[in-house]
Amino acid sequence: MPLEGSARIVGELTSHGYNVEREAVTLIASADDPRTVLEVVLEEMPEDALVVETDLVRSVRDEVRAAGRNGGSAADSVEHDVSDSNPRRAGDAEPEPESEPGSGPEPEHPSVSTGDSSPESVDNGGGSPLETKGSADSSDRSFERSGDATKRELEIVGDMTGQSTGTGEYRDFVTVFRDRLDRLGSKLRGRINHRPASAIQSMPGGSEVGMVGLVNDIRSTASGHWLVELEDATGTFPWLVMKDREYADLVEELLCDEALAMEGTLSDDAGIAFVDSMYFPDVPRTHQPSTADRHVQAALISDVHVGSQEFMADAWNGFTDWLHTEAARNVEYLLLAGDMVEGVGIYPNQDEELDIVDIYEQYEAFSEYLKQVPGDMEIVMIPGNHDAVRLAEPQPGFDEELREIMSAHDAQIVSNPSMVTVEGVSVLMYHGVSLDEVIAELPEEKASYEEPHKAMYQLLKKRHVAPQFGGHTRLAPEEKDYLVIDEVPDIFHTGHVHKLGFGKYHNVLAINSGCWQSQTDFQKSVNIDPDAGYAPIVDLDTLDVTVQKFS
Ligand code: D5M
Ligand code: FE
Ligand code: ZN
Repeated sequence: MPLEGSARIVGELTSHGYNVEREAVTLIASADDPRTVLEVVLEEMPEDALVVETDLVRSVRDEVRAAGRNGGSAADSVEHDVSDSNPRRAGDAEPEPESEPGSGPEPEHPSVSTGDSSPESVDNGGGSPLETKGSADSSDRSFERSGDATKRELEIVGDMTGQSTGTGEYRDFVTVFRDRLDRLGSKLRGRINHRPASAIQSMPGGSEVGMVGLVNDIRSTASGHWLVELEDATGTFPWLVMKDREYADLVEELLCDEALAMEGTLSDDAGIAFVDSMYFPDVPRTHQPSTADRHVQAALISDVHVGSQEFMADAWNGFTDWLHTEAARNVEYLLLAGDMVEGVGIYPNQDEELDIVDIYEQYEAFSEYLKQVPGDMEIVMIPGNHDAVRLAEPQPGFDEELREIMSAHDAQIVSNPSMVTVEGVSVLMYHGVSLDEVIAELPEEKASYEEPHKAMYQLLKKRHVAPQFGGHTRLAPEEKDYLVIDEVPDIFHTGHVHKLGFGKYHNVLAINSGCWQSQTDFQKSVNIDPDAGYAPIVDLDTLDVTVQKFS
């Protein structure tokens, strides 16, 4: 993990479920050895603490500095046991072709990270964006939206609102991981000749073996090789990826708890297997997206953050004015991927930047802004981490009281994540909290805040919207793992990181939609430069994207 910048430090802490005080980030970034300080801070975080406080960082930094002077490393005492308290069991099942995200160069756009042109990740001409300044001339507001409302087709196919059964007990975790391995394993098992871990444990040295499991641990060995422990319903088995093998490069993409298949050869003492090949559940390269039968468009936005002093009312007004113009006549759908309001008590010191301090008043104000959207548009909304629903994922859709407040527009209110079909095009909507984690854990070229769509490619490849379950990950155990990407969507829509970026991965259009909140003090202090006031518009008949700018 490169730790060069404050944004990475924030990402790393967020990925462990922590919020962080501003000064704490600065202290870590300016330490002699930021990585060690970060590691020790993570080790020393008190049980149940949610915020990384400046005082702790200061004492760790002094500790590390003193240890450095004494010739030792404070991190030497830190054990890297990765989620060994992670209970899960499995079952059995089928295949799909193997593949990996493209890594070719991408065409850059002044302020928008754009369509990926690498052959692996893009179909012909996918994502050549056209950014236009949305201007609304109020004189042409009198037209009717083009669509004959009878042609509209909006179907909610995956919404877990009201389905929550988890009680938060240990066995619920066992169930959710068993379901994950059952369903993702079914995409892997037909590709290899696999055996349960318990069977591999009793096979003689030199045997050819294969296994499907969830990643339980990833460690580097003293000689620079990688040890990846896979777990299935019967036990665990260690797999050694040699540093000079082609698959070594893929180890840096791995997250704990993702589903994987490995093939290889048992060592002479049969204690480990040497990896020959590695498979992800992935999206088949042959995936052919469905498209709409007519020329109709959808605006994919997120992170409105009404109630924050930085909410950009002017940009929002510009957007909704534009929606009333002839130029937007084909925009019949508005998809909102979470963080409608700023919320309260989400981050330390957040109250200093609140414009509206009462959460219900925030939703009332949001509802007024939503009313500016033409009444003849269809709206779908999912919650995000700033919204007033449980933080653990999957997050059910808003409760009755909030629905009542936001009822004016008759929006479809569904869970995070949810799958919806818009005129035959399936859209997986997910707020995107796990993107912080993917960006923190993977090397810059595979996932970064500048190119959030590449982090989304990783989630598609892992066929799970939030693979890594750590000590603090907000994962709600349910009977079913609602975070598995069972069906390949035609569009994957996220937000949360406040950066606009899109591209295609095996023909799936991945869009991260930026925000409507200008840079907060916190973001300024850690150099997060949000893409605020943009509306990506998707042609549902071609899956082409244009970006309208309102800031
Ligand atoms: O977060 C927007 C982005 O900023 C997301 O990448 C997390 C990061 N962020 C913002 N404030 C904080 C604090 N205080 N700690 C950690 N990470 C932070 P969103 O939650 O959508 O507002
Ligand atoms: Fe947000
Ligand atoms: Zn968010």
